[in-house]
Amino acid sequence: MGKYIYIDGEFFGRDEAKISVFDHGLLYGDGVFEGIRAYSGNIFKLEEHLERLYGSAKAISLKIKLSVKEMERAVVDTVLKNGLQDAYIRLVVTRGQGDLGLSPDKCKEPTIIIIADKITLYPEEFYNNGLRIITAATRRNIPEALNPRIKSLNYLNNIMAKIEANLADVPEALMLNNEGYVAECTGDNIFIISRKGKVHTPPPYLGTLTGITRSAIIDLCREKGLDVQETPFTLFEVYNAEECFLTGTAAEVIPVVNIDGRIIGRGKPGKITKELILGFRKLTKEVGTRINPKG
Ligand code: PXG
Repeated sequence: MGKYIYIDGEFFGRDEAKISVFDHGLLYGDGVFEGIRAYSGNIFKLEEHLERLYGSAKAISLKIKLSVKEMERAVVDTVLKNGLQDAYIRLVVTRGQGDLGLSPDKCKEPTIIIIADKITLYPEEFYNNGLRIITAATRRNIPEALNPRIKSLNYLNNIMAKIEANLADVPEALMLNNEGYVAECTGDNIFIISRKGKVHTPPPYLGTLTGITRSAIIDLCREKGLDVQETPFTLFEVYNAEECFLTGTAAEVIPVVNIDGRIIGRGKPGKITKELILGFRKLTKEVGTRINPKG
């Protein structure tokens, strides 16, 4: 278990790591975050996660006081300080301490929090047998109101859908956008493979997070010579898919075999999905930012 938590350049013990009740991250969900993994001492796609973090911050006019390089160092230092080789890293930047008004004007300094902990993984049987999921009635936020490309601390939209998943006793829920196109799951992106062997994932403009795992899988598909396209599709294409899988930092690549009671393909993880699971696991061992002591 990670013992030390980074807050604004200092390390605190788990019980001492506290922020103000006037922090707008708490009062309004005003802030951005990232969930990152370290595998055997390598932080996977750290650069891409930081690029997304700074992009999310820019979109909400939040100025992060650390440079990208300094932030990278702070993340590496937090993992080192906790003596972890395999870790789940939660990087949070809030608007900071303000008053009881909505306006960020009164918030002087953003608060930077880095937590490095052991990761809880889905059981291996989920990877071997595939997931059963449902479509949530809750639609994904429309980009014109709150763009899902911003990984903000406002996760209520996804939490509402997650509650639906919990009530249905399944681990994930699929979310449609306001027009009925498939968007993504509560904390994972979705891919389907058609009977013709074409790989499809929704384009981010429909209202999805541009997942780091999603990008890695698109690259992996192209390397394998698969035809992968970012095209809009509906539940009809999902129900008729030969294979389906989800991607995310926590789940990596995980097969889906049943959606809303419809059996996907043959009801077992498909051939291409299995190859991509292995391909992705290999990638996590090969690339990443090495956790090295200073100097
Ligand atoms: N969509 C949404 C809405 C997400 O929150 C993904 C897709 C997958 O993106 P990445 O970049 O991880 O491939 C996410 C990621 C958590 C947790 O604690 C959630 C995410 C990542 C890590 C942990 O539930 N969401």
